[in-house]
Amino acid sequence: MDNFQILNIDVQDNIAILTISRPEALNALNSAFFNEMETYLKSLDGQADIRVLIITGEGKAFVAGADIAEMADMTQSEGLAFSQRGQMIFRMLAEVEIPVIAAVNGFALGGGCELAMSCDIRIASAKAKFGQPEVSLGLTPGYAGTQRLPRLVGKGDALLMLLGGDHISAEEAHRIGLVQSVTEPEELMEKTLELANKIASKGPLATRKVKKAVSKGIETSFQNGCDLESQEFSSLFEGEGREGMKAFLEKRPPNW
Ligand code: CO8
Repeated sequence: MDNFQILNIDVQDNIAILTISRPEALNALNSAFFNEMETYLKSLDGQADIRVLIITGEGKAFVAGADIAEMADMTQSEGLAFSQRGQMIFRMLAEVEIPVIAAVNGFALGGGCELAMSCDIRIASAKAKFGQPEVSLGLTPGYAGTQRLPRLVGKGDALLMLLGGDHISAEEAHRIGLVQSVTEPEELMEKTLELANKIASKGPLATRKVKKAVSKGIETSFQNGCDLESQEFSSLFEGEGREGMKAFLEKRPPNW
């Protein structure tokens, strides 16, 4: 990972912190970002010791959107390819096995809001601002914002953001269910690490399987989701689940 220009990866115990670091352009997402992200995500599922991924941004933005300078002169077919590549990589992110937390430190606009929505849980600094301002540029979202936002907050609030193009505060994002909690700006990483450490202390396969059952289940029928849940549940009985239950009965910490 040493040759990354935009992503900084820091591993602390079982937690990886990925910082998007292009502050001079408010961390706008360009092709180099997507290339690095693809490389990193491909490496992640092989790293059994990493149990939680945190994504944050350097400076005053989480991510202020797709790189407008890179997109401005694109043809229709180039725009299509840029959108499809971004969607594919955000889907890879949504589907990494471990839970992913977005620590939203500042602006999360357009592609930045879509990136945060591709994570499993969003914690926001009180300074953060969220928005899908694409219509102000004569565009629509292109990284699945029209699909993930209504699934997270409902159609009415999603269309309010998507059609109005306004920036909303972290508090408002919390009220509509876009973020799960809001912290004082200086406490963002501390609170995010607290949550990440809590998750990392649980059964590492169980947390992966909970994520899978919820993420896949939400995209299928209730019964298919229940069938998947039973498969995931039972798959733990002869391994991690046995150790966790025995540890409880023997009044000792589990040895995952
Ligand atoms: N792309 C490229 N550069 C950017 C972007 C961006 N999205 N956002 C900010 N920058 C640059 C600015 O141009 C500026 O550069 P310079 O110093 O060289 O002039 C630098 O970052 C600092 O920005 P500002 O001076 O504007 O900082 P302010 O604090 O005054 O304002 C804002 C901050 C409000 C965040 C403002 O920068 C802004 O409105 N940015 C654009 C936000 C936006 O519209 N985002 C949506 C982009 S479109 C998108 O994300 C679509 C996703 C799907 C794409 C599908 C592919 C086809």
